Formats: sequence, structure tokens, C-alpha cells
Amino acid sequence: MSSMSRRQLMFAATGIAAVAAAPRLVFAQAAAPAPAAAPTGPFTLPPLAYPTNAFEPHIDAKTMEIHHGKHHAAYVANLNNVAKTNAQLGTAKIEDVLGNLNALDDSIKFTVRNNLGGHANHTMFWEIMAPNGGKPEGDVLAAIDRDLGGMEKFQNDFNAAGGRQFGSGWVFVTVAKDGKLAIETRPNQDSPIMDGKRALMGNDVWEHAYYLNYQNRRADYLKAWWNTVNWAKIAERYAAAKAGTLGV
Ligand code: MN3
Repeated sequence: MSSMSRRQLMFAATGIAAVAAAPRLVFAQAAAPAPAAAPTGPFTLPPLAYPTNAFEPHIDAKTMEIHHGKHHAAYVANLNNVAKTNAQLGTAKIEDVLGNLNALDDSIKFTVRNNLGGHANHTMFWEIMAPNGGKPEGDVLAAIDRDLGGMEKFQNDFNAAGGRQFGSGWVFVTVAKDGKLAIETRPNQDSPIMDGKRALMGNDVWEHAYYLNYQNRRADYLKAWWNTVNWAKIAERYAAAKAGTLGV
């Protein structure tokens, strides 16, 4: 290729780019101000391992889209904003930060508690759900029988605890290092990790998790949610908890 033809090609490519870019600029000026681009940073929204309609009719696709793509995404964006001026937040392990919130500067403690708690809780939540998630078996089932009175009592008690949580919050099964399970609730986006524990699994009882489909019928959502539980993943998390390697 001669240098002349290369210059001509470069010119042509530049011309194409300029023509392609011009209408976009005009459009951007004419439209309402675009929201600031989501800050890129150390925190990322974990992609769902299933389509948003995977849990119909138990959880509707629109709720999944908004819950993951707006609510969880907002926690991630807020964390990336904080990390701009607090770089260590983005490099520390999430469970180490949540387990020692008092080490944080007062100016960011509240924001980190809510948004990193929310990020941890939702990351767990998407992970422990799956279509056709099977049944509990093996060690997890044995622990449920031993500590929670068997599956039927466990599900009834878990649903009752989720129903009693006043306002926004979560109902969890916490797991101790010795494998002992307990049902515990937390308000807002608090996590058992904040108390040095781990969440084996949990259900989100914020209204944003169910209101489009269930409105005030939280109890119906709590019952239906069991159809979405990924027992193979929970078995993995249980083994990791006993090995001391379970994070969020
Ligand atoms: Mn939520």
C-alpha cells in the first residue's frame, strides 16, 4: 500500500467517524440532559445467571429487572462514588469492611453500611436463587433437621420471621463456623456479616422485592419465593461456611 493510499484511507475513516458522530451530538443537545454516566469503579453489578422472567409467576420479570437493574445497581453506583475518594474501600474484602464498620470514617460510615450491605445482601440473593433449584439434601438438610426443626418448621418459621420484620429488611438463615443454623432478621440493608456471622441464605422483604405483583401480601410472596431457591448453591455455601471461606 502506498503512503498516499493509506492517507486517503485514514481520511476516509475520519470522515465516516465525523459523519456518524454528528447526528448523535445534535440528538444529545435536543434531548433532556442525560443522567451522568454510571461511575465505573471497583464495584460491579453481578450479572444474573438466569433471565429476568425465570421465576414467573412467583417473581415477575418487571420486578426482577427493576430490583437488579435499578435497586442493586444504585447500591453499586453509590459505592463507586464513595470509592472515588476512599480508594481502600474498593480494594478491601467486602466481608472485612462490613465486619468492622466502626473502623470507617464517620463521613462515609452510614453510606457504606447501607450500600455495601445492600450490595452484599443482593449478591447473595441472586446467587441463592435459580429456576428448578432442586431440594435440600446432604449436610444442609441434616443441619436444617438438627437446628431448625426440619423443612416444614423451618419454612414456616422463616416466613413468619420475614412477615414480622417491620418495614424494610431481610430474613436470613445465618450459619456459624461450626455449621449451626439460625433464622435471624435485619432491618434495612444490614447484614449478619456486620455481627461477625455469615448469611447462608436470605430473602429480601423490602417492598421493592414484591410490591408490583403482591402489593401488601408479603406473606404470599414469602411462600412463593421458596420456588426460586437454588439448593445446590446453598449446599456450596454451607460447605464454604464450615471451611471458613464463605464471603458475602
Ligand atoms: Mn432488594
